[in-house]
Amino acid sequence: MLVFASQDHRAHNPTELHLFAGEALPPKEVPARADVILGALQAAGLADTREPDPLDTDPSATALLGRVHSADYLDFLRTAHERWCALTGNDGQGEAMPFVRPILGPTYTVPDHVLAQMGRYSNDADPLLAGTWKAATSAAACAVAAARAVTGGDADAAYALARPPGHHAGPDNFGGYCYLNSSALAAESVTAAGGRAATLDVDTHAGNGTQAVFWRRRDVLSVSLHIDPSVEYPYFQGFAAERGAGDGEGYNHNLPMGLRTQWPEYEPVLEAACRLVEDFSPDVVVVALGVDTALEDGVLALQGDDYLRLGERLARLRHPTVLVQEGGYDLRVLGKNVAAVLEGFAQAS
Ligand code: OKP
Ligand code: ZN
Repeated sequence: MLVFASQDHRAHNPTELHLFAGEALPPKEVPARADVILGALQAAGLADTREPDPLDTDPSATALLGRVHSADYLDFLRTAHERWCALTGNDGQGEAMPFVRPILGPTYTVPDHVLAQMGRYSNDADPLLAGTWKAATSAAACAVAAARAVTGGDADAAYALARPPGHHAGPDNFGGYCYLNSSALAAESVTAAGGRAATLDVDTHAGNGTQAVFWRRRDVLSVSLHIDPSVEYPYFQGFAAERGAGDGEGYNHNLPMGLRTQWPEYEPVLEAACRLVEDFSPDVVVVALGVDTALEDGVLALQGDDYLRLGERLARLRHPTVLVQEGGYDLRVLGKNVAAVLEGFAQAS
């Protein structure tokens, strides 16, 4: 499998503890995630690894960023940490965490104050670090390079080792560990070349950012299967009734499941999602490949060979495929589960 990976993800290395129910928890979205994945792919002989071209020196790739995210959000994300350091007197090593939030209402004003803007542009507790922009653009670069390899005919499939993940990042928001939507950028690189793309999001959490990016469009089908958002992040989106609007009406599909769903009940939902993708007949499928569906991650309950079966089913879509890494946080099983998906995919291709 063609694998696009960059070392620049290490620039986003949050370490500050966060209180949850009185307990101080360490961050889970950490550089070691990418290390265990790459280690497992190499050990399984699955990784033909390439370094992507940097995103911000390539005008056509920068243009993709501007098609997925708003210009004001991109400016904010690039400069917010520096502005926060100037405001707080921080030496540059600190982690800027949003806390104030606008109140939904008939009107609100977002002043030119970095704390207000951190709240405006996010819905979760995710830190901005000095290296967040560098890491997020490197993840996006991996996804765009993988999409270009597939659309350019260099490969039938390619995998982007994207970190931090991206599928919760919308046109103008970060959240759920996500800052730039790498999967959406991969899909957008297909449509920029005149094709149609389907995103199939198998992460345990709803792909609400991707949904928001393509909400009014029919050249990209968005399909996500995930834990019922009424019990898990992203809470406010990912419900079955959300089907897109305007030109995009009917081109967004959410397939929620209950807590601790195992393969026998997961498989028919995956099948329904795959049928939706097949009916759309896209030029390229972008798989938002979260493996936080693992039992060890505590939300859904896939395990063992389930990931081989998942990879086989994705290959049986029989479309050029870009796989973009999303979630998966238990370092004991993360690498093995990603390797199993790619193994199953390769065997069934
Ligand atoms: C990101 B992705 C639980 C905190 C959960 C948000 C989860 C984000 C998941 N204590 N925070 O979809 O894998
Ligand atoms: Zn997730």
